[in-house]
Formats: sequence, C-alpha cells, structure tokens
Amino acid sequence: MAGSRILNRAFRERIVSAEEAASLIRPGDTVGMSGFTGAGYPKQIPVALAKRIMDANLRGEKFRVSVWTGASTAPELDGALAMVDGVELRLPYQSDPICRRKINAGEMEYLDIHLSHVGAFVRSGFLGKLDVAVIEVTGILENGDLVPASSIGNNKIWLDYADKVILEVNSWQSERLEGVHDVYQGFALPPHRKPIPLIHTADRIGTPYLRCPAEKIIAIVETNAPDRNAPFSKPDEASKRIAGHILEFLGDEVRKGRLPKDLLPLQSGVGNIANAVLFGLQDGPFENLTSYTEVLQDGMLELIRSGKLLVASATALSLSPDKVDELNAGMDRYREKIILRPQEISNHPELIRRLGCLAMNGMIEADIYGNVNSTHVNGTAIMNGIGGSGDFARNAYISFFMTPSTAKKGAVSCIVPMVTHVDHTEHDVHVVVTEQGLADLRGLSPKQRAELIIERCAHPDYRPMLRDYFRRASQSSPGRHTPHLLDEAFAWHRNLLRTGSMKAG
Ligand code: 0RQ
Repeated sequence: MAGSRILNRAFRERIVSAEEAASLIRPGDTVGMSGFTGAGYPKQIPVALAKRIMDANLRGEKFRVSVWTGASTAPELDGALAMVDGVELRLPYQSDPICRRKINAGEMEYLDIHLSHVGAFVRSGFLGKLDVAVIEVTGILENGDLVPASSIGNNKIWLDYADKVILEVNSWQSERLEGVHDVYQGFALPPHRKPIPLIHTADRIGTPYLRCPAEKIIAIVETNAPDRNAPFSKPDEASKRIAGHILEFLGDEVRKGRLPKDLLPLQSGVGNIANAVLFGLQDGPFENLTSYTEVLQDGMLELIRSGKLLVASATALSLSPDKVDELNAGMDRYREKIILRPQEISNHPELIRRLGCLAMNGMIEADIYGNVNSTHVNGTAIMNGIGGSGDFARNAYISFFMTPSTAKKGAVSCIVPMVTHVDHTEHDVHVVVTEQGLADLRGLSPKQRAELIIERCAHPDYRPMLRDYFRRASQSSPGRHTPHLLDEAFAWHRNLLRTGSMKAG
C-alpha cells in the first residue's frame, strides 16, 4: 500500500522515484549512506545513482562521489557504484570484490578506520563536509520520528551532519523492529564529554527512533527489497576445531576463577569461525550469556532461542533468510533481548573496556611474536578492512584472534616470522587460535610467545621452517629481545609473490 509506512502527511508529499532522488546528488558530493554488514543499506538510490554516473561517463563527463557508510553494504550499493567507477573515496569498511579490485588497482581511495572513530571524526570536522545522507528506514511516524531499519551504524551522525537528507522507506523491513533500537543522544566533543551511562549490556540509554529536522529531508523513496541475507553455511572442520579450542580455554578460565561462570559479554566477528564458536556455545556448559558486539548473527539468535543468551547488543542484524523470518515471527519474544545501537556505542572503547568483553576476531596472519594482520595480503593489497576488530581487541578483557593455520590450499602459512602489515600489535593480542591449537600469550615475553605460537598454532608443514628461523634469529639477530633476520623474514612473503607458495622458502 503506497505511503502506508509514511504516517506523516507532509512527508508523503516528498515521495519521488529513485531516479528523481538520485538526480539530487551532484558530482563531487560526499554521501553518507546507511548500511552495516549487508543490513539496512539503501536499495534503490545507489543503483539509480550508478546509472546516472554511467550516462555521464558515456557523455565523457566525470562523475564521482565519496561514499561513507557504517561498514560493508551489498552489491546494490558498493558493487553498483564501483562498477561504474563512481567512487572517489570510500570509508570506513568494505568487503565488496569490485571495490577491492578498484582500491588495489589504485583507482579508488579508501580510508580504513576504526568503526568507533567515524562519528567523532565527523563531529570534529576531521573528514570534511557531508553533503547528502541517504538512509534506509522502516517507517516514518506521524510526528516525523524515523523507525530505524535492520542496522543503525552511523545513521544518527549522517542525519545530524548532512546538509540534505534522502530517505528510503523499505516495507520489506519488519514493522515489528520498532522498539528494538536504542539511539543514544548524549554524544559530545571534548571537553564536554560525559560518561556514557551504560552499565549492563541490556541497558537502554537512548530513544527508539532517529530524528531529523523536516526541512532537511528533500526526498523520500519507497522500496520493498530484502537485505543481503546470505544463506548460512554449516561450519567446516577447521572452524569447529578452532571453536573447540576456545570453548575448552573458556572452561579452564572459569575453573581457575579468572572468568565468571556465565562468562563476560561476547563480541564475535562475522564469518564461518565466529559462527562455529557461537554454535559451540550452544552445546557447551555456559548459561546466562550476554553479548556486546557489532553484528547479531545466526548463532546468537539460536543461543537466544535456547535460552543460553540473555541479551544481545549490536548495531546490525546479519542473518540468513531463514533466521530473518524466525526473528520477525518471534519478535515479541526477541524484542526484550535484542538491542540495536549506533556503532559509536556498540564499538565504544570505554564501554568495551568497562564491560570486559571477550573479543573474537578473524585474521589474515599472525607472526611468531603475536602481531596480527587483519587487512592486507602480502603487505600491499587490502582484503576488507580493520572494521571493529581494533575497537574490541584493544579494549577487550581477553582478545582472541583466529584463523586456519594455512590459506590457499596449504601454500600459505598464516603463522609467519614477521607480518607484512600490522593491525593489532603484540600488545593487544592475548590469544592466538588455529585448528592446530591455542596459544595463550598473556604474561609471556616475545621469545616465550614465539615458541608457543610455533608449537601450538603453526601447521606441521611449516613448523620446522619456523623453528629453524626462530633458532637462527635467536643466535644472530642484532637485538635479542624480538629476534629477527629481516631479509629472511621477508623472503617468506617474497617467495609467495614469486612462486605462489611460502614452502619455497
Ligand atoms: O580468500 O576466498 O579468495 O580464497 O582471505 O579468508 O579464511 O575465508 O576467512 O572470511 O573469516 O576472513 C581476516 C579477511 C578473514 C576477516 C578476514 C584469504 C582467504 C580468503 C578470507 P579467497 P577466510 P574469513 C567484525 C570484525 C577484519 C575485520 C574484522 C576480516 C579470504 O575476518 O575481514 O575483524 N577481518 N571485523 O584465502 C593470503 C593469508 C590469508 C589469505 C586468508 N594468510 N594470505 N590470503 N586469506 N588468510 C566485523 C566488522 O567489523 C563489520
């Protein structure tokens, strides 16, 4: 029913087509779009904008915009705009294959920044002016309040700081999402910042709605299109083993009295391994769990359903189609247990440190001393970005980094002498886990860490090479605190570039 989600009469008069709305975006504009891990991104305007850019390109005119979002989006946004070469600069996180290609070809600028930093950077003026916001919402109430969609991300900051606002009202989003969100209103810049009054993961400290001055809203587009909900694939063997090691470790920590029986709020990255850990918790001994994280995934919904997880606080839903249906059908039950917040709050260092989160994130590679590379392949090519992993790892009670011990069918060791790019330094990495085992690095010196990581985490095919490297480095490195043979450390990566395998090293 046209207009049924737009209860405010004045706003109904601003309904236009996606093409008309896209025509309000000018070459050179900076556009703040909604969207976080494939949830709550605008579905039609980016595609219409991409078509406009393509037409301009055909006329020989240059038309590029800068695109800011919450995190990754979907092919209809990142893919469509990158395909027509329409993106001058992208921030703060992407995982789109076409974007990745353009960035690595040097054809698109990319600012890969901590997700918690974006709001403060905009407020401080560090990133320049925001011209237009394009925000997906679930509905507009009679008083003009906006019911957020399946993610909040940076929407509040875009609405507050953009000169003009365009809304997509998506009737695919469940109306029952109303009330799930908690939009904190107390952000300020130093020296006026106050403590954020969130004491427990379940606390609500804001409003359920987003707000925007009516005069800023220049167009509204009605859509009915699903989020990018990928079907769930069952965890593979390596992921299950990694999950097993983590669950055993958590059990030991509880037995030693270093973690409470109901653990501490869980943060979990996205993907196969993260989901395997969540599914492992399903069969594990822990009860009354809580989660303070960015993304609510299938495994968490499952834990809520079984009663193991009492509350999940995040900034986005990232569910398979089946789980979206399950959530919408049971929303009355889930509403009390799910809270979606702005990413400045879901990823806030003060809160993560105070709540004592257990942070579990994926990585590309770790070195024998515990430095972690989450973003770059062979030092120069971006994969996705740091996302929220830095916000959580730096401030977590215990920070875990997980990866299979090898990549590319065994041609690449994910444990190396020296990482080619550092996202998380040895100071922020507490536990490294592969399917081979778990290395608890807390309280260990660099040399002690190296021995443990090689013996517990490296693949047996690479262990002798790593042992040999460490033994010789320990004998002849100029400094013996973190022993290295720099030429040889880089030879691992050089061999990979030359031959496609580290084994040649
Ligand atoms: O590439 O599919 O082309 O073969 O990296 O690797 O094993 O599928 O693992 O999907 O969990 O991603 C670090 C990228 C891991 C992710 C990373 C190649 C591998 C494959 C993916 P192919 P897997 P995952 C919460 C927190 C940063 C953001 C973050 C990530 C591809 O976890 O982006 O943590 N993290 N956010 O082959 C060369 C290696 C490799 C390698 C893996 N050593 N060398 N290639 N690959 N290891 C989420 C948010 O912040 C929103």
